[in-house]
Amino acid sequence: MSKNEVLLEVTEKHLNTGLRGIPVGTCRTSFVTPSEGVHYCGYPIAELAAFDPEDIVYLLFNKELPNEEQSAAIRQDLSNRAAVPGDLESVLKNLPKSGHPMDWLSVGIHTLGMMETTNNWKEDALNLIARMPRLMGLIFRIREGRGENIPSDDTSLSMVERFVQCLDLPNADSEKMKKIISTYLVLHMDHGGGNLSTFTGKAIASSKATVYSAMAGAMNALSGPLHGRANQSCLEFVLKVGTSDPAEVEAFVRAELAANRPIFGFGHAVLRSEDPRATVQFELGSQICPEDENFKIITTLREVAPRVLAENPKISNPNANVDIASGALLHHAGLTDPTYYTTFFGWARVSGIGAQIVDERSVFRDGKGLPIYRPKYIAEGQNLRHVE
Ligand code: AMX
Repeated sequence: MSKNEVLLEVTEKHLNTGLRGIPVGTCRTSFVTPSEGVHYCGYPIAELAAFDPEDIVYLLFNKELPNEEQSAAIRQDLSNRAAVPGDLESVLKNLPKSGHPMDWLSVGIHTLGMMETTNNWKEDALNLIARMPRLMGLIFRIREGRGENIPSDDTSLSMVERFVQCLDLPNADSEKMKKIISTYLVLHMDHGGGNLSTFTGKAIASSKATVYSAMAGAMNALSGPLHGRANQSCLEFVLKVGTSDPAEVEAFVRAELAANRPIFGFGHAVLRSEDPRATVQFELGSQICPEDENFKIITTLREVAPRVLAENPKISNPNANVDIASGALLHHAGLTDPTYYTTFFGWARVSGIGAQIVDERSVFRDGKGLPIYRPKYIAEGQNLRHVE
């Protein structure tokens, strides 16, 4: 079966394959095509990249782009929900600094849920989205030992401005940082219904656990090296390349392949051309940081790696994926520690996963919601004497 074929009959050969290609439901927020990548509610991502994150939150929840009035209303609504209803700082200050930022993110989301849960799917999802900027800013500051004198949250600001204000990174160009993070958030908010973190979040919510429990679980799924943590690995890879000289980069790529190591930032399970989310970030980088060393490395990689990877016929897509450029841009913005990068991915995904949970819990089946997830497993290698 080809990867994009819709499977209508499950046979033995499909068992133990991680549900790959097996349809399990429908998705109202996004889909991915091999040529144009992810679409949110029908719009190709390249058309949405310049919108503010608040407008895309509106799109994912309402399935249409906001007009001017609706755009102002969603910003006001998110501002109204933004205040964290408890002492989140004290909880974060007691977490082990050795813990990965994704573990902090998961604990932080759980903590927000313990502070306030309305048990209304949409209310909780929007409250969490509105509180993410503060949680993100606090995680950075407290983990990095800058946990004192944190400015109070100015909830009248946009989501990205609130994060940047809380972060208060010395010597950072906050305008560039806002642009890079805003674009990053929009590009990463959703990616179909079946990616592991989204699927996990929806599966947990199907037990009628809270949005916060479901989202914390989704973040745990996202933290794995085969999923969201590829984001972190990509910049680590770029730093390892260490040169933008085309001949040296080519020698490096060939040596990595010879050693059976992946060329990070290239290839995709569904896309068959360059991911438009990579294209958008390359355009942004060429506007704001063309001379940045890491940006120069990824620009050379973008020219060299597809040519080398294409020599191997089993590689379905030798082109750049979303992760190639995001790390270099975040690094340029002053966010130089790649171990944090997956938390931005998680922050963005809270919107898509939240909207999908709301659909599955309160829209599908005429508003009744899906039943609890319960795929079938077939017994194997057990004492089956008592089975009729
Ligand atoms: N470097 C080295 N080998 C690669 C490769 C790459 N960039 N892309 C594909 N391959 C290999 C695969 O490992 C696989 O080898 P195998 O047959 O020995 O298992 C073979 O080529 C065929 O793979 P495929 O059908 O083209 O892709 P896939 O669906 O199996 O894997 C992906 C997709 C992204 C995991 C893979 O391209 C990869 O490992 N890329 C590098 C890591 C990376 O950038 N990850 C970020 C992914 C971003 C995203 O998807 N959001």
